[in-house]
Amino acid sequence: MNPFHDRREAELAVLSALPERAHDLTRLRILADKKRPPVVAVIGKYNHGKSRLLNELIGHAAFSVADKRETVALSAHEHGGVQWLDAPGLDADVETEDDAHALQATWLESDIRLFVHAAKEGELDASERSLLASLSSDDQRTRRQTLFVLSQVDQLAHDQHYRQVVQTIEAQLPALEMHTISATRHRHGIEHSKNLMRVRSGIPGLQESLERAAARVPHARSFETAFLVGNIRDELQQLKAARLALASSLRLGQARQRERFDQDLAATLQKVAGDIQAVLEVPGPDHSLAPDSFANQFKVTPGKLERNRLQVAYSKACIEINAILIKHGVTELPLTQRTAVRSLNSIMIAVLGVYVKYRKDLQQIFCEVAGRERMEKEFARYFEMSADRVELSASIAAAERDLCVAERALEALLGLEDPKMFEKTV
Ligand SMILES: Nc1nc2c(ncn2[C@@H]2O[C@H](COP(=O)(O)OP(=O)(O)O)[C@@H](O)[C@H]2O)c(=O)[nH]1
Ligand SMILES: [Mg+2]
Repeated sequence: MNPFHDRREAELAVLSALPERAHDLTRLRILADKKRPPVVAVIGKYNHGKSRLLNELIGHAAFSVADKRETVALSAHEHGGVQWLDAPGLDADVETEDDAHALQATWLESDIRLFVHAAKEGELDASERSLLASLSSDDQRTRRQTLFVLSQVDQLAHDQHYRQVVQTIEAQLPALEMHTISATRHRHGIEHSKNLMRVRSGIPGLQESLERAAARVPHARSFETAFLVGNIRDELQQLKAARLALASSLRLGQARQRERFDQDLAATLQKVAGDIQAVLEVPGPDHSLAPDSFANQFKVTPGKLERNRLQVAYSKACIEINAILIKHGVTELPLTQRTAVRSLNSIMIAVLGVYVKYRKDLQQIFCEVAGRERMEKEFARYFEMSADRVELSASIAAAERDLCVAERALEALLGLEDPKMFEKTV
Protein backbone atom coordinates (compact mmCIF):
# COMPACT_ATOMS: atom_id res chain seq x y z
CA MET A 1 0.00 0.00 0.00
CA ASN A 2 1.48 3.28 -1.07
CA PRO A 3 1.31 5.82 1.79
CA PHE A 4 1.47 8.76 -0.58
CA HIS A 5 -1.62 10.22 -2.15
CA ASP A 6 -0.13 11.39 -5.37
CA ARG A 7 3.11 12.02 -7.14
CA ARG A 8 3.42 15.55 -5.78
CA GLU A 9 3.28 14.31 -2.21
CA ALA A 10 5.96 11.72 -2.91
CA GLU A 11 8.11 14.35 -4.62
CA LEU A 12 7.80 16.63 -1.60
CA ALA A 13 8.84 13.79 0.68
CA VAL A 14 12.04 13.24 -1.34
CA LEU A 15 12.59 16.97 -1.63
CA SER A 16 12.45 17.52 2.11
CA ALA A 17 15.37 15.10 2.48
CA LEU A 18 17.27 16.27 -0.63
CA PRO A 19 16.25 19.85 -1.49
CA GLU A 20 19.05 20.16 -4.05
CA ARG A 21 17.40 17.43 -6.15
CA ALA A 22 14.47 19.62 -7.21
CA HIS A 23 15.63 19.67 -10.82
CA ASP A 24 16.01 15.89 -11.02
CA LEU A 25 12.60 15.36 -9.47
CA THR A 26 10.97 17.62 -12.03
CA ARG A 27 12.81 15.76 -14.77
CA LEU A 28 11.58 12.45 -13.34
CA ARG A 29 8.01 13.75 -13.43
CA ILE A 30 8.46 14.70 -17.08
CA LEU A 31 9.97 11.30 -17.84
CA ALA A 32 7.00 9.58 -16.21
CA ASP A 33 4.60 11.04 -18.78
CA LYS A 34 4.34 8.16 -21.22
CA LYS A 35 2.17 10.13 -23.64
CA ARG A 36 4.80 12.75 -24.21
CA PRO A 37 6.34 12.70 -27.70
CA PRO A 38 10.13 12.93 -28.10
CA VAL A 39 11.20 16.51 -27.41
CA VAL A 40 13.79 18.20 -29.63
CA ALA A 41 15.16 21.56 -28.45
CA VAL A 42 17.56 23.96 -30.09
CA ILE A 43 20.36 25.47 -28.06
CA GLY A 44 22.86 28.09 -29.15
CA LYS A 45 23.60 31.77 -29.33
CA TYR A 46 21.06 34.14 -30.77
CA ASN A 47 21.06 34.88 -34.48
CA HIS A 48 22.81 31.59 -35.27
CA GLY A 49 19.78 30.36 -37.24
CA LYS A 50 18.05 28.18 -34.66
CA SER A 51 14.47 29.25 -35.36
CA ARG A 52 14.93 29.08 -39.07
CA LEU A 53 16.46 25.60 -38.84
CA LEU A 54 13.44 24.39 -36.87
CA ASN A 55 11.11 25.83 -39.50
CA GLU A 56 13.00 23.99 -42.24
CA LEU A 57 12.91 20.74 -40.28
CA ILE A 58 9.18 21.08 -39.66
CA GLY A 59 8.40 22.32 -43.15
CA HIS A 60 6.61 25.52 -42.25
CA ALA A 61 7.22 28.77 -40.42
CA ALA A 62 6.19 27.72 -36.93
CA PHE A 63 8.82 29.85 -35.20
CA SER A 64 9.66 33.47 -35.73
CA VAL A 65 12.91 34.29 -37.52
CA ALA A 66 14.61 37.68 -37.23
CA ASP A 67 17.94 39.44 -37.26
CA LYS A 68 17.32 40.91 -33.85
CA ARG A 69 16.72 39.06 -30.61
CA GLU A 70 13.35 37.60 -31.32
CA THR A 71 12.43 34.55 -29.31
CA VAL A 72 12.12 35.72 -25.70
CA ALA A 73 10.64 32.74 -23.97
CA LEU A 74 10.55 29.11 -24.84
CA SER A 75 8.05 28.33 -27.60
CA ALA A 76 6.84 24.88 -28.54
CA HIS A 77 5.29 23.31 -31.60
CA GLU A 78 4.21 19.73 -32.18
CA HIS A 79 4.81 18.23 -35.59
CA GLY A 80 5.41 14.78 -36.99
CA GLY A 81 5.15 13.08 -33.59
CA VAL A 82 7.85 15.32 -32.17
CA GLN A 83 7.65 18.27 -29.84
CA TRP A 84 9.95 21.05 -31.10
CA LEU A 85 11.24 23.64 -28.65
CA ASP A 86 12.68 26.97 -29.71
CA ALA A 87 14.66 28.90 -27.10
CA PRO A 88 16.11 32.42 -27.09
CA GLY A 89 19.81 32.66 -27.72
CA LEU A 90 22.44 32.25 -25.07
CA ASP A 91 24.54 35.34 -24.81
CA ALA A 92 26.56 36.27 -21.81
CA ASP A 93 26.34 39.97 -22.65
CA VAL A 94 22.55 40.09 -22.95
CA GLU A 95 21.65 37.37 -20.48
CA THR A 96 18.18 37.91 -19.09
CA GLU A 97 15.91 36.03 -16.78
CA ASP A 98 14.04 34.75 -19.84
CA ASP A 99 17.25 33.20 -21.10
CA ALA A 100 17.87 31.50 -17.80
CA HIS A 101 14.33 30.14 -17.69
CA ALA A 102 14.49 28.99 -21.27
CA LEU A 103 17.78 27.22 -20.74
CA GLN A 104 16.45 25.62 -17.58
CA ALA A 105 13.33 24.47 -19.44
CA THR A 106 15.47 23.14 -22.27
CA TRP A 107 17.50 21.11 -19.83
CA LEU A 108 14.37 19.82 -18.15
CA GLU A 109 12.28 18.99 -21.14
CA SER A 110 14.50 17.96 -24.00
CA ASP A 111 15.28 14.41 -25.05
CA ILE A 112 17.34 15.56 -28.03
CA ARG A 113 19.34 18.80 -28.13
CA LEU A 114 20.32 20.48 -31.38
CA PHE A 115 23.29 22.66 -30.60
CA VAL A 116 23.42 25.29 -33.33
CA HIS A 117 26.49 27.36 -34.22
CA ALA A 118 26.71 29.64 -37.27
CA ALA A 119 29.66 28.91 -39.54
CA LYS A 120 30.40 32.59 -40.18
CA GLU A 121 31.19 33.09 -36.48
CA GLY A 122 34.23 30.83 -36.78
CA GLU A 123 35.40 28.86 -33.75
CA LEU A 124 33.29 28.11 -30.65
CA ASP A 125 33.67 30.59 -27.84
CA ALA A 126 34.27 29.66 -24.20
CA SER A 127 30.58 29.70 -23.20
CA GLU A 128 29.62 27.48 -26.12
CA ARG A 129 32.41 25.06 -25.35
CA SER A 130 31.48 24.85 -21.71
CA LEU A 131 27.79 24.32 -22.51
CA LEU A 132 28.68 21.63 -25.04
CA ALA A 133 30.87 19.91 -22.50
CA SER A 134 28.00 19.87 -19.96
CA LEU A 135 25.57 18.59 -22.56
CA SER A 136 27.88 15.87 -23.67
CA SER A 137 28.63 14.69 -20.14
CA ASP A 138 24.90 14.76 -19.44
CA ASP A 139 24.39 12.59 -22.56
CA GLN A 140 26.76 10.02 -21.11
CA ARG A 141 25.05 10.13 -17.74
CA THR A 142 21.42 10.07 -18.88
CA ARG A 143 21.57 8.76 -22.49
CA ARG A 144 19.94 11.93 -23.75
CA GLN A 145 21.32 12.98 -27.15
CA THR A 146 22.98 16.12 -28.46
CA LEU A 147 23.52 16.78 -32.17
CA PHE A 148 25.91 19.50 -33.24
CA VAL A 149 24.77 21.65 -36.16
CA LEU A 150 27.05 24.01 -38.04
CA SER A 151 24.50 26.35 -39.59
CA GLN A 152 24.41 28.95 -42.36
CA VAL A 153 27.35 27.31 -44.16
CA ASP A 154 26.25 29.12 -47.37
CA GLN A 155 27.74 32.23 -45.79
CA LEU A 156 31.27 30.88 -46.18
CA ALA A 157 31.87 31.61 -49.85
CA HIS A 158 35.28 29.97 -50.23
CA ASP A 159 35.74 26.26 -49.88
CA GLN A 160 39.06 26.74 -48.19
CA HIS A 161 37.56 29.00 -45.54
CA TYR A 162 34.71 26.53 -45.03
CA ARG A 163 37.12 23.59 -44.56
CA GLN A 164 39.21 25.60 -42.15
CA VAL A 165 36.21 26.49 -39.99
CA VAL A 166 34.97 22.90 -40.00
CA GLN A 167 38.39 21.63 -38.97
CA THR A 168 38.81 24.17 -36.21
CA ILE A 169 35.42 23.42 -34.73
CA GLU A 170 35.78 19.66 -35.07
CA ALA A 171 38.88 19.89 -32.95
CA GLN A 172 36.86 21.73 -30.29
CA LEU A 173 33.95 19.29 -30.17
CA PRO A 174 33.63 16.76 -27.37
CA ALA A 175 33.04 13.53 -29.34
CA LEU A 176 30.02 14.86 -31.25
CA GLU A 177 29.23 14.30 -34.87
CA MET A 178 28.91 17.52 -36.87
CA HIS A 179 25.97 18.28 -39.16
CA THR A 180 26.69 21.07 -41.62
CA ILE A 181 23.53 22.73 -42.90
CA SER A 182 22.18 25.70 -44.80
CA ALA A 183 18.56 26.68 -44.33
CA THR A 184 18.79 29.07 -47.26
CA ARG A 185 19.93 26.36 -49.68
CA HIS A 186 17.28 24.01 -48.36
CA ARG A 187 14.56 26.60 -48.97
CA HIS A 188 15.94 27.42 -52.40
CA GLY A 189 16.15 23.74 -53.32
CA ILE A 190 12.52 23.19 -52.38
CA GLU A 191 11.16 26.33 -53.95
CA HIS A 192 13.04 25.83 -57.21
CA SER A 193 12.69 22.04 -57.27
CA LYS A 194 16.47 21.60 -57.14
CA ASN A 195 16.64 18.26 -55.40
CA LEU A 196 20.43 18.03 -55.29
CA MET A 197 20.61 21.44 -53.65
CA ARG A 198 17.97 20.37 -51.15
CA VAL A 199 19.91 17.23 -50.28
CA ARG A 200 23.23 19.08 -50.14
CA SER A 201 21.74 21.63 -47.74
CA GLY A 202 22.40 18.98 -45.09
CA ILE A 203 18.88 19.26 -43.70
CA PRO A 204 17.54 15.92 -45.05
CA GLY A 205 20.58 14.21 -43.50
CA LEU A 206 19.93 15.97 -40.21
CA GLN A 207 16.29 14.88 -40.43
CA GLU A 208 17.38 11.26 -40.76
CA SER A 209 19.69 11.57 -37.79
CA LEU A 210 16.84 13.09 -35.80
CA GLU A 211 14.54 10.22 -36.73
CA ARG A 212 17.10 7.72 -35.52
CA ALA A 213 17.59 9.72 -32.34
CA ALA A 214 13.82 9.93 -31.80
CA ALA A 215 13.53 6.15 -32.16
CA ARG A 216 16.00 5.79 -29.29
CA VAL A 217 14.06 8.12 -26.98
CA PRO A 218 11.79 5.54 -25.25
CA HIS A 219 14.79 3.43 -24.32
CA ALA A 220 16.77 6.50 -23.30
CA ARG A 221 13.92 7.65 -21.06
CA SER A 222 13.72 4.31 -19.26
CA PHE A 223 17.45 4.40 -18.79
CA GLU A 224 17.40 7.96 -17.48
CA THR A 225 14.52 7.21 -15.10
CA ALA A 226 16.35 4.22 -13.64
CA PHE A 227 19.56 6.21 -13.50
CA LEU A 228 18.05 9.19 -11.68
CA VAL A 229 16.08 7.04 -9.26
CA GLY A 230 19.16 4.90 -8.55
CA ASN A 231 21.25 7.97 -8.04
CA ILE A 232 18.76 9.58 -5.66
CA ARG A 233 18.34 6.27 -3.83
CA ASP A 234 22.09 5.97 -3.28
CA GLU A 235 22.19 9.46 -1.87
CA LEU A 236 19.17 8.86 0.36
CA GLN A 237 20.65 5.64 1.65
CA GLN A 238 23.86 7.40 2.54
CA LEU A 239 21.89 10.15 4.21
CA LYS A 240 19.83 7.62 6.13
CA ALA A 241 22.95 5.75 7.26
CA ALA A 242 24.60 8.98 8.40
CA ARG A 243 21.49 10.09 10.28
CA LEU A 244 21.03 6.69 11.84
CA ALA A 245 24.65 6.75 12.99
CA LEU A 246 24.20 10.22 14.47
CA ALA A 247 20.96 9.34 16.27
CA SER A 248 22.43 6.11 17.69
CA SER A 249 25.63 7.76 18.84
CA LEU A 250 23.67 10.53 20.53
CA ARG A 251 21.41 7.97 22.21
CA LEU A 252 24.40 5.90 23.29
CA GLY A 253 26.05 9.02 24.70
CA GLN A 254 22.87 9.86 26.53
CA ALA A 255 22.67 6.39 28.09
CA ARG A 256 26.35 6.39 29.08
CA GLN A 257 26.03 9.81 30.69
CA ARG A 258 23.10 8.58 32.75
CA GLU A 259 24.92 5.42 33.69
CA ARG A 260 27.93 7.37 34.92
CA PHE A 261 25.67 9.69 36.90
CA ASP A 262 23.82 6.77 38.50
CA GLN A 263 27.11 5.07 39.40
CA ASP A 264 28.68 8.20 40.89
CA LEU A 265 25.53 9.00 42.82
CA ALA A 266 25.17 5.44 44.17
CA ALA A 267 28.82 5.38 45.28
CA THR A 268 28.50 8.76 47.00
CA LEU A 269 25.24 7.83 48.70
CA GLN A 270 26.84 4.65 49.98
CA LYS A 271 29.81 6.52 51.39
CA VAL A 272 27.56 9.16 52.96
CA ALA A 273 25.39 6.42 54.52
CA GLY A 274 28.53 4.95 56.12
CA ASP A 275 29.65 8.32 57.47
CA ILE A 276 26.21 9.14 58.88
CA GLN A 277 25.91 5.66 60.39
CA ALA A 278 29.18 6.25 62.27
CA VAL A 279 27.88 9.57 63.57
CA LEU A 280 24.64 7.96 64.73
CA GLU A 281 26.24 4.92 66.38
CA VAL A 282 27.52 6.63 69.52
CA PRO A 283 26.87 5.11 72.95
CA GLY A 284 24.73 6.81 75.58
CA PRO A 285 21.48 8.74 75.44
CA ASP A 286 20.45 10.97 72.53
CA HIS A 287 20.83 14.44 74.01
CA SER A 288 19.55 16.14 70.91
CA LEU A 289 16.01 15.20 71.89
CA ALA A 290 16.24 17.25 75.13
CA PRO A 291 14.58 20.62 74.46
CA ASP A 292 16.39 23.79 75.43
CA SER A 293 15.01 25.84 78.31
CA PHE A 294 14.88 29.62 78.50
CA ALA A 295 17.41 29.49 81.33
CA ASN A 296 19.91 27.67 79.12
CA GLN A 297 19.58 30.12 76.30
CA PHE A 298 23.19 31.24 76.38
CA LYS A 299 24.74 28.07 77.76
CA VAL A 300 26.44 25.24 76.00
CA THR A 301 24.29 22.16 76.72
CA PRO A 302 24.74 18.49 75.76
CA GLY A 303 21.54 18.87 73.63
CA LYS A 304 22.97 21.81 71.71
CA LEU A 305 26.29 20.01 71.22
CA GLU A 306 24.58 16.92 69.89
CA ARG A 307 22.29 18.85 67.55
CA ASN A 308 25.34 20.70 66.34
CA ARG A 309 27.19 17.45 65.68
CA LEU A 310 24.23 16.14 63.70
CA GLN A 311 23.96 19.36 61.73
CA VAL A 312 27.64 19.22 60.80
CA ALA A 313 27.32 15.59 59.66
CA TYR A 314 24.22 16.49 57.68
CA SER A 315 25.91 19.47 56.00
CA LYS A 316 28.95 17.35 55.13
CA ALA A 317 26.71 14.75 53.50
CA CYS A 318 24.89 17.47 51.53
CA ILE A 319 28.16 18.97 50.34
CA GLU A 320 29.40 15.59 49.15
CA ILE A 321 26.21 14.84 47.26
CA ASN A 322 26.12 18.34 45.81
CA ALA A 323 29.66 17.89 44.47
CA ILE A 324 28.47 14.90 42.43
CA LEU A 325 25.49 16.84 41.11
CA ILE A 326 27.72 19.73 40.02
CA LYS A 327 30.19 17.34 38.41
CA HIS A 328 27.31 16.07 36.25
CA GLY A 329 25.98 19.50 35.36
CA VAL A 330 23.03 19.50 37.77
CA THR A 331 23.56 23.01 39.04
CA GLU A 332 20.22 24.77 39.07
CA LEU A 333 16.59 24.07 39.71
CA PRO A 334 14.53 24.04 36.54
CA LEU A 335 13.05 27.53 35.89
CA THR A 336 9.52 26.42 36.75
CA GLN A 337 10.57 25.39 40.26
CA ARG A 338 12.51 28.50 41.20
CA THR A 339 11.14 30.74 43.94
CA ALA A 340 11.71 34.39 44.83
CA VAL A 341 13.98 33.26 47.67
CA ARG A 342 17.30 32.70 45.95
CA SER A 343 18.90 30.84 48.82
CA LEU A 344 16.15 28.23 48.65
CA ASN A 345 16.60 27.61 44.94
CA SER A 346 18.97 24.71 45.36
CA ILE A 347 18.38 21.13 44.38
CA MET A 348 19.65 19.92 47.74
CA ILE A 349 16.98 21.94 49.51
CA ALA A 350 14.34 20.87 47.00
CA VAL A 351 15.12 17.23 47.71
CA LEU A 352 16.11 17.22 51.38
CA GLY A 353 14.22 20.17 52.87
CA VAL A 354 15.46 22.80 55.36
CA TYR A 355 14.52 21.41 58.75
CA VAL A 356 16.99 20.57 61.44
CA LYS A 357 17.57 16.84 61.49
CA TYR A 358 17.44 14.49 64.38
CA ARG A 359 19.15 11.09 64.47
CA LYS A 360 15.94 9.38 63.32
CA ASP A 361 15.70 11.70 60.30
CA LEU A 362 19.32 11.20 59.28
CA GLN A 363 18.89 7.46 59.68
CA GLN A 364 15.80 7.46 57.45
CA ILE A 365 17.17 9.79 54.82
CA PHE A 366 20.69 8.43 54.39
CA CYS A 367 20.86 4.94 55.83
CA GLU A 368 17.56 3.21 55.13
CA VAL A 369 16.87 1.61 51.74
CA ALA A 370 13.69 3.60 51.17
CA GLY A 371 15.50 6.88 51.86
CA ARG A 372 18.39 6.00 49.57
CA GLU A 373 16.01 4.99 46.81
CA ARG A 374 14.05 8.20 47.18
CA MET A 375 17.25 10.26 46.84
CA GLU A 376 18.40 8.27 43.81
CA LYS A 377 15.05 8.80 42.16
CA GLU A 378 14.80 12.50 42.97
CA PHE A 379 18.38 13.41 42.03
CA ALA A 380 18.06 11.46 38.77
CA ARG A 381 14.91 13.41 38.03
CA TYR A 382 16.77 16.71 38.47
CA PHE A 383 19.64 15.31 36.42
CA GLU A 384 17.26 14.72 33.53
CA MET A 385 15.91 18.26 33.92
CA SER A 386 19.38 19.87 33.79
CA ALA A 387 20.13 22.15 30.86
CA ASP A 388 22.66 19.88 29.11
CA ARG A 389 20.45 16.83 29.37
CA VAL A 390 17.43 18.71 28.06
CA GLU A 391 19.51 20.00 25.16
CA LEU A 392 20.83 16.51 24.44
CA SER A 393 17.29 15.12 24.37
CA ALA A 394 16.29 17.84 21.94
CA SER A 395 19.23 16.98 19.65
CA ILE A 396 18.24 13.32 19.75
CA ALA A 397 14.67 14.18 18.88
CA ALA A 398 15.88 16.31 15.95
CA ALA A 399 18.22 13.56 14.72
CA GLU A 400 15.38 11.04 14.90
CA ARG A 401 13.09 13.37 12.98
CA ASP A 402 15.78 13.77 10.31
CA LEU A 403 16.15 10.01 10.15
CA CYS A 404 12.39 9.65 9.60
CA VAL A 405 12.55 12.23 6.82
CA ALA A 406 15.21 10.14 5.01
CA GLU A 407 13.26 6.90 5.55
CA ARG A 408 10.07 8.45 4.26
CA ALA A 409 11.90 9.83 1.23
CA LEU A 410 13.15 6.33 0.38
CA GLU A 411 9.60 5.04 0.56
CA ALA A 412 8.37 7.90 -1.62
CA LEU A 413 11.02 7.10 -4.20
CA LEU A 414 9.41 3.72 -4.82
CA GLY A 415 6.36 5.56 -6.10
CA LEU A 416 8.43 7.82 -8.32
CA GLU A 417 10.14 4.82 -9.84
CA ASP A 418 6.88 3.09 -10.62
CA PRO A 419 4.36 5.76 -11.64
CA LYS A 420 1.58 3.14 -11.79
CA MET A 421 1.35 3.56 -8.04
CA PHE A 422 -0.37 6.90 -8.48
CA GLU A 423 -2.48 6.12 -11.52
CA LYS A 424 -5.70 5.55 -9.60
CA THR A 425 -5.53 8.84 -7.77
CA VAL A 426 -4.38 11.12 -10.59
N1 LIG B 1 22.39 32.97 -45.14
C1 LIG B 1 21.71 32.32 -44.19
N2 LIG B 1 21.05 33.01 -43.30
C2 LIG B 1 20.37 32.32 -42.36
C3 LIG B 1 20.36 30.91 -42.30
N3 LIG B 1 19.64 30.52 -41.26
C4 LIG B 1 19.19 31.64 -40.67
N4 LIG B 1 19.62 32.73 -41.30
C5 LIG B 1 19.34 34.13 -40.97
O1 LIG B 1 19.95 34.45 -39.74
C6 LIG B 1 19.12 35.32 -39.00
C7 LIG B 1 18.80 34.74 -37.66
O2 LIG B 1 18.07 33.57 -37.81
P1 LIG B 1 17.18 32.99 -36.64
O3 LIG B 1 16.70 31.65 -37.09
O4 LIG B 1 16.15 33.95 -36.23
O5 LIG B 1 18.29 32.85 -35.54
P2 LIG B 1 18.10 32.51 -34.00
O6 LIG B 1 18.20 33.78 -33.24
O7 LIG B 1 19.24 31.61 -33.66
O8 LIG B 1 16.78 31.84 -33.83
C8 LIG B 1 17.85 35.54 -39.82
O9 LIG B 1 17.98 36.69 -40.58
C9 LIG B 1 17.86 34.32 -40.72
O10 LIG B 1 17.18 34.57 -41.96
C10 LIG B 1 21.10 30.20 -43.33
O11 LIG B 1 21.18 28.98 -43.37
N5 LIG B 1 21.76 30.98 -44.25
MG1 LIG C 1 15.20 32.38 -32.67
